[in-house]
Amino acid sequence: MRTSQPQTIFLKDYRVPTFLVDHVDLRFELFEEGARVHSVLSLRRNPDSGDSQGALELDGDSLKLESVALDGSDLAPGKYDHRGETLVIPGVPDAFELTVVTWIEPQNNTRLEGLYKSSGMFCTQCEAEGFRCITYFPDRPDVMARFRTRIEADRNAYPVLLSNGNDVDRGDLDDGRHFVTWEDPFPKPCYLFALVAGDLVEKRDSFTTVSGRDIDLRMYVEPRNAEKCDYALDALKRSMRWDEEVYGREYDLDIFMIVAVDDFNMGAMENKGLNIFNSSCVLASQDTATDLAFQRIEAIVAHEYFHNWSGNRVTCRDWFQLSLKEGFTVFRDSQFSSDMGSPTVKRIEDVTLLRTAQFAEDGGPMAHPVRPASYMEISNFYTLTIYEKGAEVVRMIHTLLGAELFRKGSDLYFQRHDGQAVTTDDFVTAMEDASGRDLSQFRLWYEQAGTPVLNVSDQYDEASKTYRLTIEQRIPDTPGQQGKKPQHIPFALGLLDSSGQDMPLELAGGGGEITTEKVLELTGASQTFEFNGVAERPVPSLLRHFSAPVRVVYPWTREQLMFLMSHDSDGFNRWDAGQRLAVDVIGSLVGADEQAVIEPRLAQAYRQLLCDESLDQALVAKMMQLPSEAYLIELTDSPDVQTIHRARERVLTHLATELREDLLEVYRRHSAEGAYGLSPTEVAGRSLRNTALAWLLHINDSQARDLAQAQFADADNMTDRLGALRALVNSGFVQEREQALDAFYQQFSGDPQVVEQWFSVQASSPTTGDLEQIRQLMTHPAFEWKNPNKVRSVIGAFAGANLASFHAADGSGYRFLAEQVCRLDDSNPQIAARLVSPLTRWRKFAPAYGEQMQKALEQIRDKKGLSRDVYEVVHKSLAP
Ligand code: 7ML
Ligand code: ZN
Repeated sequence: MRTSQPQTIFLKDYRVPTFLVDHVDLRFELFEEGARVHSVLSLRRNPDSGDSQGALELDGDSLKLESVALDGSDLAPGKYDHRGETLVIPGVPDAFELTVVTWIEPQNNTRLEGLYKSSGMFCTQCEAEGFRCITYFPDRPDVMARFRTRIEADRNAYPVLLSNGNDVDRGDLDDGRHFVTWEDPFPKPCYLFALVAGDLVEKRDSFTTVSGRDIDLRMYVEPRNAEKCDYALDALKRSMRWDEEVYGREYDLDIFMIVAVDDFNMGAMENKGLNIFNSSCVLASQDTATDLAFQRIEAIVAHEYFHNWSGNRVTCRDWFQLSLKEGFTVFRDSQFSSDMGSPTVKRIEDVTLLRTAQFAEDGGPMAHPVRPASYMEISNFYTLTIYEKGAEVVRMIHTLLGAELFRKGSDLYFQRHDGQAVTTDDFVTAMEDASGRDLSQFRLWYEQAGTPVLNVSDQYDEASKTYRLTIEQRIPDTPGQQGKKPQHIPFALGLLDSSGQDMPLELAGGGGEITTEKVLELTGASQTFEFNGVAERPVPSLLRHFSAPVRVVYPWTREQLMFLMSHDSDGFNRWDAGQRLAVDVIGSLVGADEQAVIEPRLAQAYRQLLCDESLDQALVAKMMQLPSEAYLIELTDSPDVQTIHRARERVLTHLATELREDLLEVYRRHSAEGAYGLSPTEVAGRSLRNTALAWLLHINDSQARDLAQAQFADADNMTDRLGALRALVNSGFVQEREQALDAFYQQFSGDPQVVEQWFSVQASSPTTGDLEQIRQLMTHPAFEWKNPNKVRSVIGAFAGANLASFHAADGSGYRFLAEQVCRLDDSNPQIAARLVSPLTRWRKFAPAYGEQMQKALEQIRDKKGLSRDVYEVVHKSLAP
């Protein structure tokens, strides 16, 4: 437990480690009452540290120290100090062996950091600082050691014993116990250490690498999940092939293992040779997983696998460099998903997340650069900025260099830094050295927080046939950062003529070839680009493919947006034009009276989308999704949540009423026939048909109700079953929705991942998720406080996806959340801190909301014994 006020850690204080660890020998004795950990470290002074006298300091957390020995002789208690969490041993030689024995209690570990128990199995989560909860160690990523791990446990209860690397020895012990020894030949930071012990079934597969080596692929799950492994194993093999083909990266060990665990704070973890996954991010079957879940599994399996190079072989020097591995790996997994499915759809999904949630983070009290300069609790920095903005930054380098030079840069980076712990700056330098490009101004993307705003204006001169585009960039102030410098921004664009065709772009003074799409490079606060030979006033298609994570402001007319929606050759911008049109129409109804007319051209535009079967149905499915409430709030100054909610609902009602026949037709057109498949077209078909159903049930259409009930009963897959359930739940058919919810639970009560979906459908719907109902759900027998997925699927879904209920005028939603955060903080501070997030932007909201949100934050602040995790978020949010 914390004893003093949390300290801030600064990047500028980074020092190389005083001691290095060459080798770690671990022996785990696992029992029901706890675990004894014997650790033997081969230590030596770091010649680069310049400190030839200093004491040895090892990190520890919640450990019971049993004994310490130096070069084989026990140290008397007076020879070391472990009054704080750190173990300090003064007067040590330059090289020595340290033996430490600690006692820990995994069965009582509710924080799920370090070694803990989940559904009867032992497992670990060490990133970022969990290894110190297992034994004393220099717990920092720039200390890389070779690990040997022996695990001892009861043979019946824990037949499977796993750790990193290769299994080199196994055997029986007395009292029905057994052991397995693992050796990892690659030096690694301790955050990549993993251990699993349990009664698990093994699914085997294999992969032959490009150089002809056979890799054993093994997946370990609880016996009831044996039939849910195929998709993850398939995704793994595709990831391995893709990384060879696209990045020239081959797998290095002889075994690659995946384990699924139910209680897990995050999505998954890339431990060397032994990836551990949250069950909900890896287990799937047609009957239990939605299309979205399949897509997520594919992306996460790829993400963790790709870390083997971007993260493990080349790791981070310190946690300020977290985006070095996370930004790059998210970029890599999104390229992979894009190659596996529809690139436009993948881009739309990534940008939706970025603009809704990362932009919000970047505009709030927790805003921080991709490479932060300080933190209190590193667990709070696994953020959308580190991951998603970090990936966008890598993507911009890819855009600026082109695919070929980018690959040259990545080859150089891996070759130069293999086996090292490095910085984001090293990454950029490798890209510069390989390409000959100067990225010095570009580096500001890592240093400056805040989302740049681009103000775009244009001018057409009929007489000279020139078109001038002026772009001004402004980067808003963020906590601790004022008066920012202009950044280097790749800005892709095209110009459309009145027939909707791309015009040739002839940049004045630009030289080079004439193309229909160009990437302009913005570097100044204001720049004007002049295009010659422009035959008529064009409609500009700005920031194609979302070439930079910025906000574009341009005075589009509704005509122009509808024109772009149906003609832009960039699918992403076609979608974006539709979103902007919908945002504009909804926005004009916010606070307007009930008689206000709704722009009739919106329904016409959607009708065109629905009726034109020649369009890419995957793109149409995305275009039919109205902007979310969260996105509308993000775009609004001083938002009044209830009026935004009502305006959006009104537009939905209007569209569903106007388009009723078309929606029924779309539903019929995409009726499930034939075997279930996961191609983009099939996924799009299901998405469209379920959107049609949702819209129709929003207006309580009785024909649609019958269709939904039939679909619910007859579906041969979870996407359609859950789609029908969600549509019924969001309707006014009270009896029908209750019936469906009961039937669904009866059928799937034995499957935790499906029950999580069932919780979340209810918690995120205004019809079934008012505060009273949420409290009711939390008393349901399937709700478990110790399982982060259950907490997220009820409390997280309520506060993050049921905005009309959460932002109830009386502030009850906020007080409720504060109450739950305080309760969770004692058992799982990481999850508690993440749950605070919906309250942090209180200053943005209209005062009637903001003031009550602030009070809820104060309620949390005043709790005694607050964790460092929650302390940091709450104090930064309340700071003046
Ligand atoms: C992102 C992860 C963590 C935290 C997984 C934990 C990870 C740290 C871990 C994209 C896809 C899948 C998982 C994650 C994610 C938050 C998000 N190293 O691999 O980054
Ligand atoms: Zn990651």
